[in-house]
Amino acid sequence: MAVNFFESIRKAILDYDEEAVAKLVKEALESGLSPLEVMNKGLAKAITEVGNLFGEEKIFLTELMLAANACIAGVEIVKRKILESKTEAGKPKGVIVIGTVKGDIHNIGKDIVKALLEASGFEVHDIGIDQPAENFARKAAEVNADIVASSALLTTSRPQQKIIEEKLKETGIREKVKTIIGGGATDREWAEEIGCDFYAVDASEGVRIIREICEAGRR
Ligand code: B12
Repeated sequence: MAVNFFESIRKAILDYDEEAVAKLVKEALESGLSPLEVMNKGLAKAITEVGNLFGEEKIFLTELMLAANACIAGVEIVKRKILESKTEAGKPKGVIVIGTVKGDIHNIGKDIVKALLEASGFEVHDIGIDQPAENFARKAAEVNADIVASSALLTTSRPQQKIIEEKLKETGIREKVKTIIGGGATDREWAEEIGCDFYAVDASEGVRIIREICEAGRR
């Protein structure tokens, strides 16, 4: 039963058991659960719980890292499954530059957004983690991007998203692109404050917004 998979994945992450997480995620997907369901109700929920324990100083950083590695073992399988569903070839639906901002090495959420976008037929340029704002702007100019998407999970790193807005202006391409932010340190108010066009609470919403922007054919 689905509920048991989620609970088993949770337990395996709390036990830092990479092999068990990978096995359970495979089984959950084989049982017919969707990759996003396994991600949201299984992996993401459990790692958020671990993050809260860390925030409350109930576990140490080493333990957070072990749990993150166990979670990533499952995320890799989910990503592969998402990409398997990519059927459409041909002209990309839009060009996206995505990355995690400078000072921030969290990549699990960004990678899920990337996998979903690729599976949905977008051309995605992932500049990676810990990326200075100028790299977002430079890449966007180079690939003639429609969208610049940035992820921030640390309150100390999210000001970088404001700098991205500035660098896009300096590069002279702010009018040509739409910007979208996501990650736990961000919200709609922050997007409005820095002049970012969109905020998405999760990967599905992000892909929906990006699809709508590109379909509107603003270029
Ligand atoms: C896993 C994790 C780690 C792992 C990261 C591994 C990796 N490869 O990513 C490790 C152990 C390395 C780590 C390190 C640190 N972490 Co950490 N980490 C987490 C944790 C537990 C989970 C994050 C995660 O992956 N969630 C699962 C994914 C799927 O969710 P997500 O990232 O939110 O992404 C979803 C949406 O937000 C959205 N999304 C995300 N990005 C984007 C981008 C776009 C464009 C769009 C549209 C959508 C979108 O879509 C995703 C899927 O739906 C969080 C807790 C939390 N509540 O977030 C803490 C957390 C983010 N970490 C925290 C901290 C403090 C740190 C450290 C500073 C700890 C330390 N003392 O060293 C370091 C920072 C290192 C650095 N310079 O970045 C704090 C941040 C506090 C704050 N507000 O600033 C948190 C909140 C934990 C806590 N409660 O204290 N961390």
